[in-house]
Amino acid sequence: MYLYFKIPFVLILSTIPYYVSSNCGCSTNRNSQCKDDLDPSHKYLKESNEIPDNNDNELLNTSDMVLIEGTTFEMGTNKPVFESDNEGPLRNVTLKSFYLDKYEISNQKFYDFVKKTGYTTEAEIFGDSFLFEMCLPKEDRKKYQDIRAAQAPWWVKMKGVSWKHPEGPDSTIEDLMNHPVIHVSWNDAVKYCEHEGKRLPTEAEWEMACRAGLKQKLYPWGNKLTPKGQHWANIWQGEFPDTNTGEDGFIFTSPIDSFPPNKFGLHNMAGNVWEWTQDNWQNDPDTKVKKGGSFLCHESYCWRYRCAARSSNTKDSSASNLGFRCAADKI
Ligand SMILES: *[C@@H]1O[C@H](CO)[C@@H](O)[C@H](O)[C@H]1NC(C)=O
Ligand SMILES: *[C@@H]1O[C@H](CO)[C@@H](O)[C@H](O)[C@H]1NC(C)=O
Ligand SMILES: [Ca+2]
Ligand SMILES: [Ca+2]
Repeated sequence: MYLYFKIPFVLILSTIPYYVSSNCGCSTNRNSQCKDDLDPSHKYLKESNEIPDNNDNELLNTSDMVLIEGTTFEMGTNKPVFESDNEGPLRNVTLKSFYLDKYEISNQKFYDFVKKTGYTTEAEIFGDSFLFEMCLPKEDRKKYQDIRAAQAPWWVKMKGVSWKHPEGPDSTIEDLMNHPVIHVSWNDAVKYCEHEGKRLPTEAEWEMACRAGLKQKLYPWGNKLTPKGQHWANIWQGEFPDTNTGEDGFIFTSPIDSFPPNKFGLHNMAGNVWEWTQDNWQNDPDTKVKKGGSFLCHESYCWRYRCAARSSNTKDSSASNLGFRCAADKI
């Protein structure tokens, strides 16, 4: 079925340090080696990718956004779970008012954007994206076992996977139009937001929005993961990475409006898909901060569906658990 799926061995090996350095298991970075894999004839040459910068506020439609009033809030934590992620220290940060999308960007919205602009995502240009092995039929998983990174064997870099084919080259988004778009890079996300007269949120904006006025709480709704036995986010239940019981209702992504919103009216800030922010990771302009964790996160391995948690990917990376939402300045 996936006979044409070919991964140069060297590429996988060169990917391993990224996996190792990110104990999240959610990290999927492209690297310079991957670029050797490109067909130079269409490397970034698509005119369709040249969408003009447009800060015209006439583009801005705030009907699916919330206005978050500027204030001072406590960002980060003095009880970091992952010290190397620099989750701390707790500090006061003051922000201006801004708008934030209520939802992660859906496949429907991204589809409309592509239809209007002819935009081609980086995963489509590279010809592949990172896929969680769960998406593969069981018999195919074995086939690829030996060529994957031993430390994070659940990621497969697969040809033909993109936002349009999110679960494998033969899959479609037909039944997922209200699910978050995935396999979009930071660069793709920036282009989408610009087209809407928006921008990516800064990490501080994202975190203030996640906390929704609550002080030093773990999650957007408080400190208890499942208050009154109710699930408030799409994460992983069961044994990672072998058994996802889907107790919260979803094994893969969930619709963007599933689960209760936080006090600011924002859905799925924690879990479902990771969300790109504007900020550089450790001052590296090619690596960007992502927030919120994903449907693959489990407390035992990637307890990153907390507001203070953070992780990163290179800005051309894409994966099946990484999406975004947009922000805008208050007019
Ligand atoms: C603004 O967005 C909403 C919801 O997506 C849509 O129903 C409405 O038609 C949009 N308004 C304009 C002026 O485009
Ligand atoms: C933030 O500012 C408030 C109000 O001035 C103060 O009570 C609080 O201790 C400060 N938090 C930190 C972490 O400095
Ligand atoms: Ca789930
Ligand atoms: Ca999310």
